Amino acid sequence: QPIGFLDSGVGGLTVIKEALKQLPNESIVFLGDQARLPYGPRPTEEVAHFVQQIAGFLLDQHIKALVLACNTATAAALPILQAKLSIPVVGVIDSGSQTAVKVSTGQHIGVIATEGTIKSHAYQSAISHLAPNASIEGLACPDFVTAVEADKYHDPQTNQLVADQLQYFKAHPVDTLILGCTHFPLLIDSIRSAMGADVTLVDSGMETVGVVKQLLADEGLLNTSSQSERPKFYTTGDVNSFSAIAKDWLQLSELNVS
Ligand code: DGN
Repeated sequence: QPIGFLDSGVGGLTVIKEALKQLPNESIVFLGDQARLPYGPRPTEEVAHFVQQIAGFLLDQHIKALVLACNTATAAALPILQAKLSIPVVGVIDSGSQTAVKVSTGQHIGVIATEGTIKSHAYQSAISHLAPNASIEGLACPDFVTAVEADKYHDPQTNQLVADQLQYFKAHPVDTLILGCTHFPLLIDSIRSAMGADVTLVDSGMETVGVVKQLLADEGLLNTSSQSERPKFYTTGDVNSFSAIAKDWLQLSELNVS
């Protein structure tokens, strides 16, 4: 049985990339809801509704676990899905928060994410719960998502956009920055150069894969034989533009996309 992953678009591929490394024996099915992207500015109830629809589609593919490879979806719908579904459901926010608290030297933690995630205060609550004295600076960077989806993550203009927006942290210094949107690791080089070498970057999606692996092991659901099928990708948007980004990012020459 495969593991299901969902995102509003290509951002979830950053989680898939790590899953292909850490869970090579698992079959993967992914859906990117590009037709309804971005999720960031949408009301919580609407995002929660979309996520439940997609979960239904993935359940029809007989998934054994569901990963919300999208922070906005996690903030809007994780508890709802955990209550409704009988399979394990994992979001990205707790894993990123736990790692950030662990690696942060001064407990000055920044979060960059969509408007929806920042407004939900999901990171703020998760971090304060783990480290009540931590200071948290949240910054919404919706334009980063647009640049990534437009396949402009290698462009110099995007590098400049990232540098400009992250100027915010010059006035609000942090020692650790959470990439609280799964689209952002595609911009990691620009983010790293804007923040400087002293700031530790935490990729929430990447951290989540370790949590998924542990959970599957605990539940006896980890695939021990190397019988995994090729990952299967679905987009509600344009197959060609999805495939171009997926091939580049995952470094796969052939992809099964529909
Ligand atoms: N990749 C999604 C996230 O992690 O929040 C959201 C992108 C979007 O829909 N704006």
